[in-house]
Amino acid sequence: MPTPTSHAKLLQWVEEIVTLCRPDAVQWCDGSQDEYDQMIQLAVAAGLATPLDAATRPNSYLFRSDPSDVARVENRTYIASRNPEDAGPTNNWIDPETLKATMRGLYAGCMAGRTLFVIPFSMGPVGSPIAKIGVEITDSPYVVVNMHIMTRVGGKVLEVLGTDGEFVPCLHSVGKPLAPGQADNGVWPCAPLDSKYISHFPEERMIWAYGSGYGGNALLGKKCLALRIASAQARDEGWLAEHMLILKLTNPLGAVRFVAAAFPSACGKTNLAMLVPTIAGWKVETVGDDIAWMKFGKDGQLYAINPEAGFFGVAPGTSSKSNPNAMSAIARNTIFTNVALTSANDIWWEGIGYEPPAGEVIDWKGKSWERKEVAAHANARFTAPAHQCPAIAAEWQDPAGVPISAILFGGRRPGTVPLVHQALSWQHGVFLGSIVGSEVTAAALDVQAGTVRRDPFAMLPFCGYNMGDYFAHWLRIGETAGAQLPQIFFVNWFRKAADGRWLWPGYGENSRVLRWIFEQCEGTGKFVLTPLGIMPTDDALDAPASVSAADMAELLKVDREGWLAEIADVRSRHYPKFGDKLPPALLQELDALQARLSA
Ligand code: O2Y
Ligand code: MN
Repeated sequence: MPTPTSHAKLLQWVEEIVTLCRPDAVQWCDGSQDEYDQMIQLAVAAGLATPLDAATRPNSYLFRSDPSDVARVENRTYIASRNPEDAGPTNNWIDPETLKATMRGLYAGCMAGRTLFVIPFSMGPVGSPIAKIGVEITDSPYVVVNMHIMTRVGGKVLEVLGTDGEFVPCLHSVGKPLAPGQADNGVWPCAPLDSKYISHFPEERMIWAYGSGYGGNALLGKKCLALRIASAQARDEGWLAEHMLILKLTNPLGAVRFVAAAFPSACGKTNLAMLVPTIAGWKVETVGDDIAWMKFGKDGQLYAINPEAGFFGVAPGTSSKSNPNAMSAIARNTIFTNVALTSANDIWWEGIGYEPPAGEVIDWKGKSWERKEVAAHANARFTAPAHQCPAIAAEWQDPAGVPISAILFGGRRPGTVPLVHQALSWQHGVFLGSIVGSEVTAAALDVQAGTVRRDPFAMLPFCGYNMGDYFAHWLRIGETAGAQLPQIFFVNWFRKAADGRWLWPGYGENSRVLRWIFEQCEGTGKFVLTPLGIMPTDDALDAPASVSAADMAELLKVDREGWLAEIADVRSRHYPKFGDKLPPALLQELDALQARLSA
């Protein structure tokens, strides 16, 4: 088959990798349904995919990964910049040349017995001025089918790339060559943990991954390109690549506002992006559930695109109650990874909202489930096309993006942080983003239960450069001439009473908070000025029946003691991590907050 491009740099790179990895065959991917079906057949034949019942879950498949390969591996994720300071204290740094030498050794001959697939893909609508092109080389059919769903793959991308367009080379191997006559035979191919590498070369805009076939380690368009490499590009080009959902909010009169929101992993981003409001006449629609790329338009507003084309959502806990739109999105054409399999050849997981059906259930490890441990892995996933979500917004593929009116930050904070407050300025909002974190519930090896694990802007695992420089970049964005900046808010759905009860029901009731945010953007919200910033008046949210007036007052209280402790924690444990890269403006905001609370 002739190569489908005459892009010299791309052809040269593919040739170089073929020489290094020595695959049995090379296949250029075109993104077609035939190709998808062919990859699935390969995976089924290798014993790696199980077709689900075609009547209940058409064109859907279950994969089970190796127990050692079930999530992103942060301690094997590297930012290889020439100067360690450019990676910063919160990233794993390695010298790029040393890393390349190690990885070339691993890549040598690593694709023997396998086919090398070349996947040209676009992050964002093909041809959008905000989109970027990547090319992933992989030896995994599982990666090919997931990339089909999560990105835009194929000939149109090569057309836009032309003969000399820019692309991010993304090299991936599962790290398991096959001897002649050997096959995977139902064993998920991957390499041992200490030879897994998820490596980023931000200065060269290049990604090399080895040894894992799973999720964020292997689908290189997502966390690797769209966040780690794109954040470095965004810094250099004056835009924002963020770990944010994008939602469209419509009021009963039909007025529309778009909102972006950053929460650390496992705070319900997908649920918020697909929320079903409990308040009459309001509508939430989904633009994206995980990543937002935001650039200034000519009118000075920030326009956001969702660079992805699908959802790679956490399965456990997803139910018709927590997220009916996600449940509809996964009704067909979906890949499930590490969920349980019922005797009717359907999927099941903890928190799906119904009991496991009678009959044998096969757990995520492929064993008959004894109902002692979980049936689905806690990080089991579904990969589903975004267009299958009933709440998908009409604008989700608009190449110009959607204008962002509000940016939300939040985390899991049982105490101190109120249900919602609004920043007094962009700089104050950047301060709020910089202190985002979630409380550690069970004692982890490195942190005591009850302490806050900070995850500034929910970007700690995903920023491709020094986090102190990242804060400075956000502050600079606020100084852009003619900028019409979004309002910034801090929300907390996870407040608890002293007796451990949830104070706020969350889910659809979060629409009450979204309504106030909408009103604040329109200038019609009822608010009070507090030491924390701008907050709703007692009656502004119209509390749901299940929340008493006393609980509402607690949710909107300014907890002076709690915040003074928070400030002390930020001052002594959090900000010092960034050394002299910490922008003085953030310390000024910390001091100003302390002064307002002490007045
Ligand atoms: O564990 C993985 O490989 C996936 S992590 C992930 C997937 C989808 C959206 N967000 C995340 C995350 O960790 O933030
Ligand atoms: Mn995420």
